[in-house]
Amino acid sequence: MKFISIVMGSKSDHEVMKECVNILEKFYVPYEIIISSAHRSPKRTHDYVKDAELRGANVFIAGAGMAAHLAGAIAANTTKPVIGVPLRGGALDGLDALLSTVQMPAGMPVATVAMGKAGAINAAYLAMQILALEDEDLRAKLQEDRVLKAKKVEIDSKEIEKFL
Ligand code: RP5
Repeated sequence: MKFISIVMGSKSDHEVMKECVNILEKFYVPYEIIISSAHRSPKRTHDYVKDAELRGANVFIAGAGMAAHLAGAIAANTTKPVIGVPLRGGALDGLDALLSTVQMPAGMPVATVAMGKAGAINAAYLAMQILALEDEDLRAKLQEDRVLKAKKVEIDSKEIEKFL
């Protein structure tokens, strides 16, 4: 079975990273979620990525804060797409995580999304869009979601709009 793997560096990341879970469950997309750190448990991270890839992980989402090397550490161990979610926290409030996640050396890509909640949600959407390349049903669900989002803009506007 093809699935999306969500990895976060610490339990303290879960509050934000559960936003990924909410989106994937809404679309009935199979996922795994674990805590594993690039720094505190490098062997666990390596072993999990290798095993998850063998079992069908097709996209990895990595959420981490501070000197956030988790996405890069995962990318080092797989050629599946890796999406990095930089998380707030620490003295630099996420800027450290953003730069650590986004500034990968050439040939070792991490697709870095926005910091925090919006990034966690977008990571889930981007992962699904990757899976949807070979999944017509999922593609249709994502297209329907865009239609609903556009409708919501109109509904929200109607509550306050005024034209001359
Ligand atoms: C990173 O360090 C984690 O991803 C987390 O965002 C940050 C702080 O971790 P804790 O000290 O809260 O466990 O590895």
